[in-house]
Amino acid sequence: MKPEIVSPRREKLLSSLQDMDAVILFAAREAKLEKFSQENNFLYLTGLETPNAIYFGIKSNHSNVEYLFIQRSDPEREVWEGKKTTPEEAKAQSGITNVVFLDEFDGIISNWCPAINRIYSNIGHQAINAPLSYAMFRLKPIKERYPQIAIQCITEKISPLRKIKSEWEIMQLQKAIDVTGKGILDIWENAQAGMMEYELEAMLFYRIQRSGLKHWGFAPIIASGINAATLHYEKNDCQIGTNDLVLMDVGASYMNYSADISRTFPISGVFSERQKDVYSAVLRVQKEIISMIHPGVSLMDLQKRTRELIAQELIELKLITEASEVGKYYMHGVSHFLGMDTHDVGGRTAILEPGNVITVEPGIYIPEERIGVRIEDDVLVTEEGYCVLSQNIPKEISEIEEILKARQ
Ligand SMILES: [Mn+2]
Repeated sequence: MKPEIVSPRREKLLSSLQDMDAVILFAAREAKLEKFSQENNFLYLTGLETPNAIYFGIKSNHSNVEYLFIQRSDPEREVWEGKKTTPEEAKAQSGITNVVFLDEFDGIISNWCPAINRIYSNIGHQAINAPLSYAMFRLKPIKERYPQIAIQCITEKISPLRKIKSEWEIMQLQKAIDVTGKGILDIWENAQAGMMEYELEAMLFYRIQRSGLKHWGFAPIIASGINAATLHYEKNDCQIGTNDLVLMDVGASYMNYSADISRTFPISGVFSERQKDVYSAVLRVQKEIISMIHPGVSLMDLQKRTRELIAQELIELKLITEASEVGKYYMHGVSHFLGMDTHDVGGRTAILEPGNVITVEPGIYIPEERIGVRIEDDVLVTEEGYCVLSQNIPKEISEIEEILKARQ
């Protein structure tokens, strides 16, 4: 990433603070024998993939002061871990001019503490019976020695920035979505009844890695038959039966931006009449909800309308007789913000603004019929309305059957 992208973000964040309020952000910890994935708020503001680093920014006398603390390189460890980011590299990538080593953190922060009113940090949400987050653990000495300093979660300050995507961010998301789409096509071109769900997962991950992407955005769901009625089924270890519908809820991550796509298809290649009826019902609702999207509409409006529409469809499908029973076959939200987190910051009650990216994902789940259908697209809110970023991934019955027909 470049300083032109991240410096204005920090500038905006710090200028939204009161005087003598500070931000302390902790990078993700280096994980041994595990792929590194940077903490999203830290990455958003610094552009650095450097583990263990700490960002400190403060609005002092109405101007901004910033420090970046990074690990000191140790020639003996380099044999094992490779080279560490140097201060010059960190400065060039982030645009932060004061780059020092982590062993100076305590001294520098101690000097500022008597004057600080509030610290916003990526403290996370931990249950009270869970261990402290790393950020809370590191901030504890400050909390104990300077009890007048309020420590608050950065989310409320950073959400307004992160939920409006820049053109550059939309390009990253688009890439994650396009690669995910290609992987879904790979699956449609190669999946056969009798395969294990994880074989389909592997086809998609092969596409992700071959495209130069490193991570899933979230644990992929490949759910056949009855498994599709388990909303967060992640085992992906069952054999796919001849007449099963397969629900895939998957997304690659690119530059920490996560796609989130659901598609459902019949492994036989052809939807049965009943599968077709249920699928068409979900697709009608999904299209109707997408068409509602424009600035000023709230996520709650979308959810309310989804429940109404699905209730009507369920009555048509003879699954319920009263609209109030809709929760029996549809029990989740229709939308969430999408971005660096798959369930991105922005909240469940937000009013849509241009630059938001949300998912639209209605579903109907009928365990007694071994049917679960979810169709999910990623949608950018524009000045005029919306743009479906995943519009190239087929979802019409005729399109899906056509692709499946061409299988070996
Ligand atoms: Mn989703």
